[in-house]
This record gives sequence, structure tokens and C-alpha cells, in this order.
Amino acid sequence: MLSIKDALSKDKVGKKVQVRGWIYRTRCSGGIVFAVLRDVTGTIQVAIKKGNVPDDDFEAANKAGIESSVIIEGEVVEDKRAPGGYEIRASGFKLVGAAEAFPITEYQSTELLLDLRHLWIRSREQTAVSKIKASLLRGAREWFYENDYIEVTPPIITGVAPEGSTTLFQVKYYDRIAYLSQSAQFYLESLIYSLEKVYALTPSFRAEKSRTPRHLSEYWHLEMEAAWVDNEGNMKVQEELVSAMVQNAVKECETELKLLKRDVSILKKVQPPFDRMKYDEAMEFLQKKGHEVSWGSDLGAVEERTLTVDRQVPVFVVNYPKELKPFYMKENPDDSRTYKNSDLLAPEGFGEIIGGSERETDNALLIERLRDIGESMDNYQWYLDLRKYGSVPHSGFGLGIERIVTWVCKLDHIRDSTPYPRTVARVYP
Ligand code: NSS
Repeated sequence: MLSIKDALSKDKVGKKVQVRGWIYRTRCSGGIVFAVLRDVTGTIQVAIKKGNVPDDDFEAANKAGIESSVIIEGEVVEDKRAPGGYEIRASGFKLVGAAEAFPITEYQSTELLLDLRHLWIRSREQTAVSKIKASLLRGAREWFYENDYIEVTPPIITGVAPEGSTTLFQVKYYDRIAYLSQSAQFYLESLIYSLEKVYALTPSFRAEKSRTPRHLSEYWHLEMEAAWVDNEGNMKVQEELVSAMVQNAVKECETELKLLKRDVSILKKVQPPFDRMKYDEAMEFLQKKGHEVSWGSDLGAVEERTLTVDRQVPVFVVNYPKELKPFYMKENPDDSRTYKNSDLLAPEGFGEIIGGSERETDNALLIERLRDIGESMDNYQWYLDLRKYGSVPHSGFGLGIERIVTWVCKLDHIRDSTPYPRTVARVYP
């Protein structure tokens, strides 16, 4: 048995091969069934001629609809008319799983494609996105491995709300209430006192009630935390990591990026260092561009688009006003109205893919801020303990995997960056 990619080669011409996969397209003309077969590695045209295969098999081939799974035996021939330049002339055709009339045809509504997601994920576009996503993740894991980070496994059921109580999903946890994790950050912070440099890839959950093209209720979160690292060091990790991820996808997924019509020459420019822009400068820039913002305004999708639309490489926005960010960030000694933090915005209008900061180590400040936001101290005693036993300066960040996929694949909507998007409107299929 060969993969289609391996069958599609000059040295297989004239040889008998066996391939298997799913019928992607099929037509019958002049007693020959031309079926395009796909497997994970590619597509190849197969010609099944009456008389060259047993009559029953020819009938089966003639009747087999798209998405039927089949095994084909035959000779590879060069044929300029065939897509890809090669064709298999079948001497055997075995139907493994017949397909009913496939419910997805061309030009379907977005809603229907979401209802039929379990079938739509077989499409070439979705397959390409899945492969690119895997390649970005592989690039990340390799980078972390090469740079001596230790992968850890934080809990998903928690009692803390690093990113605020408004987007928490509650779960009934025996006779108590617990939450689905928004971020593994606090647990990663606790692990740096022994492991120093850690990372985790976990699902994160946000009850985002607004429908936007960049928010999911469930997403994959790649987070890192490191001892002895300040905010500048934290940004250095981010620019190196993101570049390594993107360059890995460029290296491994040229075909897939091309299929998505992604301009790879732009992605190749994603190399460190990335520009840094102070929040104040971002405000000035936005005002000049006609946005009605002033110091203290949050940056939403619209503002981030203006900041990044003419860029090809990500940019950091640093030192946000405290009231825009969570309680755990370190105060900026140069301007106490702001934090030592950064958001990393993807270029070409995409906007935030990472939020990161140096962490506050002063327990008095943390307690004050927790009180201000009305958090019960009971859930945070353990977190405050971390500052009591050998506290060290430390920093970390969280990267939204579906956000980076959306940018790298240049998708219109984040839901297409994941096989089963979870949004306020949808948990099926
Ligand atoms: O809320 S964040 O900005 N930051 C944190 O969760 C920190 N506690 C992470 C850390 O320092 N360990 O989220 C981080 C990233 C953000 O930049 C997005 O890329 C992504 O997580 N994110 C999302 N992606 C998809 N959908 C939603 N709703 C979403 N929310 C955040």
C-alpha cells in the first residue's frame, strides 16, 4: 500500500501500486470511471475502465459516490491531462465503505457548514488548516524543548479567575461550584520555583457573550512562565517563539499555505526582533488616524486593526493603563499608572495573539487589588503564599493558538481555525 504522494512519482511509472482513500470527485465517460482519490498526503486520478476490472467492481466504481472509501490497485502512468500529471489505470477496485449522497455540495451557507462540521472538516481548506495548526504547535514545542523549558500539566477545573469573573464558566463540582480554566497562569507561576522555565498547552474557556470573528468560548492556550525574567525578557521569548512557529509552518506546509492562497513571502519576514510601541504612542497613532480614543481607552479589534493593517511583522504594545488589565501584573516603576506588560498584535490587521506581563511580587498590592475587584481571598491564599517563600521576579504570557492560526492562514473568522468551534451559539456537533 502506498500513500498517494508516494504513488505520484516518476519512479512509480509503469509499476503496479495499491492506494486507498476517499473519492473526492467522480465522473463516467465512455465506459471509464474517472475518480479523483484523496488521502492525507494528496489526490490522484484513477481511471477504472470496463473490462480492465471484474464487472462487479466496475459497477461498484460506477455507482460509488463522493466520499466512498476505496482501495485501488493499478499501474501508474504519466498523463498530462490528469490533475498532477499522473494517473492510476485500475486493475482492481474495492469499495470499503459506500457513501450516501453527500450533503455538502458547492456554495453552502456558513450555518449549514457548521451544522455539518463533522463532514466539512474533510474539505481541502479545513484539512490544510489542521495541518498548519499542527505544524505551528510542533514549532512551538520544538522551540521550548531547545530552550530548556519543561512542559507541565496544570488543572482545568479551578477555583481562580485570572482574567476576571465575567467570562467564567461554572461547573458543578460535587457539592461546590468550580470553574473551567481561563488560563493556567497561576499554576504555572507556582511551578517556576522548582522548574524555573515552564510551559503548558491547555484548553481555556471564556464565556464570551459577544459574537466576534476572533472569540471562541473554548480555545487552546499556549502559556509560558519563567523565573528571573522581566517584561523585556518576556517579549524576547515571545518574538523568538512566534517566529519559530511561523517559520516551521512555512517550512512544512508550503502546499497547504498555497492552497489557502496565503502569501508565504510575507510570512517569511516574521523574524525577531518585533517593533515595540508604547500604549501612549498607540493612542497618538490612533488619534491621528481619526479614532476617538483617549488615554485609558481599551484597544478593541477595530483599533488593533488600524495599528497593524500596514504591518507584515507582529508588533508589541507595551505598558497599558492598569484599569485595562488584570490585577496580577507588575506596576511600571517609570509610570505607576501603567503595568510592565505587553500585548503582541499580529500584522495585516489581525490584532492580539498574546497577552503577557511581568508579575506583581508584592503581596500587599495583590491583596489590595483583589479586594478592589471583589474577589474572595479564600481562593487565592495559595497564590499569595508563592510570594512568601523565596519570591523571585518572573514573567509569562499566553498565546491563543486559534488566533495565530487565523493570522497565519489569513482566515476571515476564528471558527475556521479549529475543527469544532465553540461559540455562544453553538455546541453541536
Ligand atoms: O486573557 S489573555 O490576554 N491573557 C491571559 O489569559 C494570561 N493569564 C496568560 C498568561 O499570562 N499566562 O489571553 C491570552 C491570549 C490572548 O492574547 C488571545 O490570543 C487568546 O489568549 N484568547 C482567546 N482566543 C480565542 N478566543 C477567546 N475568547 C480568547 N480570549 C483570549
